[in-house]
Amino acid sequence: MQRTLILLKPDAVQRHLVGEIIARFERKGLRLVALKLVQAGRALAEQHYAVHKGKPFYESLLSFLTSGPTVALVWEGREAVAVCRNLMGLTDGAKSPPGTIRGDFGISVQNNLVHGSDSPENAALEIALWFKNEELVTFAHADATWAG
Ligand code: DAT
Ligand code: MG
Repeated sequence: MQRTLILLKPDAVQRHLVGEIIARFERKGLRLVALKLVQAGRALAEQHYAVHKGKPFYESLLSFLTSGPTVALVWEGREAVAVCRNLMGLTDGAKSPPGTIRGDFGISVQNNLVHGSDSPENAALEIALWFKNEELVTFAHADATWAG
């Protein structure tokens, strides 16, 4: 069963979209493994976006991610990485189709509401960056025989 890290970035929190966005992942059939509200500092943001260091938007991206609280979640499920990326839509909200999170709620490239890991390998690294092992909770799901 795959796991992925999802962040509801500061724009999602400030715009009161936390419940709406979480509901989309939840209703899809993904299972919640961890959830918390985090005020990211510069060091955490730098590590999270290390792959983008040197790009023209890097400093602005770090300012954005540290500008307010972020909701961090771990979801688990079949093909969880791809399933979440599909629910999120494209990076640019203006190009992201209706029905996706970014397509329905965003028009910006930078302030695009959600982060989702782009591979199972990166998911493992990102989960370890945002959560302590004891914050990941495994439990029996009542819908296991129905939702798959
Ligand atoms: P994604 O979040 O869809 O995985 P990414 O990993 O390429 O996209 O980029 C990380 C974040 O950086 C993205 O969510 C928003 C920001 N970003 C990407 N390209 C940008 C650009 N051209 N201008 C401003 N911000 C950008
Ligand atoms: Mg990315």
